[in-house]
Amino acid sequence: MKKKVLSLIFMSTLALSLVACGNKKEPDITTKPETKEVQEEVVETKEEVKEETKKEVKEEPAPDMESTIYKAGEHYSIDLNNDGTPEDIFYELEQDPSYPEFHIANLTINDVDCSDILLNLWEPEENYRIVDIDPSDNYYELVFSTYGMSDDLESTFLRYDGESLVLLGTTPMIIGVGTPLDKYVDALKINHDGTMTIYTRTDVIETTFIPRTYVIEDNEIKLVEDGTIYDFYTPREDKIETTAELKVYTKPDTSSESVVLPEGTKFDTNKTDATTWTNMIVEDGTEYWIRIDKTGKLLDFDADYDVSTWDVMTGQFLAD
Ligand SMILES: [Ca+2]
Ligand SMILES: [Ca+2]
Repeated sequence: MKKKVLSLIFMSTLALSLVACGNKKEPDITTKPETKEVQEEVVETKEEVKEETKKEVKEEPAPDMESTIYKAGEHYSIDLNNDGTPEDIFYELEQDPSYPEFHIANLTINDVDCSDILLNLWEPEENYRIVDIDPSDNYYELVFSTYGMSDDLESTFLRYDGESLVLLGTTPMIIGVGTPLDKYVDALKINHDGTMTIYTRTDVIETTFIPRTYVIEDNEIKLVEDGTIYDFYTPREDKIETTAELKVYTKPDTSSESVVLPEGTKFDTNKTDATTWTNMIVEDGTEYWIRIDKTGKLLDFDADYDVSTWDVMTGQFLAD
């Protein structure tokens, strides 16, 4: 059975030019499945190859493929760019010779060392994932994650384009792990339509995580900033209080009526677009909107220096 699979893979091997971080010199047809997961992958590959040979149509990848966890120290044979030839993927962690308590990630694709692309990962995880962000293109994406230096969960996305590994970018959060504020939320979700929904930290008034949309454009992961207003939650119990007069609007629109709230106004907040507008619900329940940029700088504060929310408010929830 396995021989059949492997000969199918071999037959469909294309003679591609040898480029760094890509095609190995000889296809390694002795790649041996070592775990159940690997066997499943090989079966999947067989079906894809069969499909390609017979109908020359790419089999749509399973939408939940990212639930499979790929382990460091094992070889996997997966066609990452849908050209009928599986790539040999090998990832392992090595003790950092300079800082023995830390590790360095090693990654080879078809026996070519691609580790440099993962150099920026702070203490990378032992597992990785393979996902299909956009089923309408020919690529699967490799995802390597880290909890970061101070729990700044991050995932780095790579794509093998048939010649080399391409760094698509690094996003917040890790597949299957919640946010630092909510461990039950699906913090990094692949939507299988070219987009991902990722809980992204904002500190406009408070530290919170809102589910933002990311897309891949020209081999780069980009955050969509389309003015969507998101609900958010923080574990704050008391109201926030202003320590200066603040200009606010009755709607998230500069052409709406503006009001000046006096110093000492107590309010709650639970909505923001994380780029311009955040709400303030004062004690009588009236909702106002204040203009704050994504760094927390007030856009309507009359001063000849930058004033941020933490300069004119107290009691907000702020994480490190
Ligand atoms: Ca391939
Ligand atoms: Ca794809």
